[in-house]
Amino acid sequence: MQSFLIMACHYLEISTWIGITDQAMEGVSRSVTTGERMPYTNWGGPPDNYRGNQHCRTLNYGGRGRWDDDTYSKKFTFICEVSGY
Ligand SMILES: [Ca+2]
Ligand SMILES: [Ca+2]
Repeated sequence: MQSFLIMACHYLEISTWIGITDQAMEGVSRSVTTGERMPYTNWGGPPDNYRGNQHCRTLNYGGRGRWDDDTYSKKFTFICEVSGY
C-alpha cells in the first residue's frame, strides 16, 4: 500500500490524508476501510499523538512519502480506498 500511496502522491508536496488511523488502539495504524494493520516506521516527525488527539495518518510530512499523525479537524487533500475496481 505504501508504494501505491507514494506513486499517487508523487507530484504532491502537501500533507495528504491516507485513510489510516490509530483511533481504536493508540500507536497501531489500521486502514479505515478494511481494518488491516498498516505498520510503518518512516515517519517525517515522531508520531507523538500531540495532546492525545492525533489519530489520522498523513503522507508527505517532513519529506515525500513520510507519515505524520494529525487531528481529524484539519483539512488536507485526501486519498480514499474503494473496492470493486
Ligand atoms: Ca494517535
Ligand atoms: Ca503529530
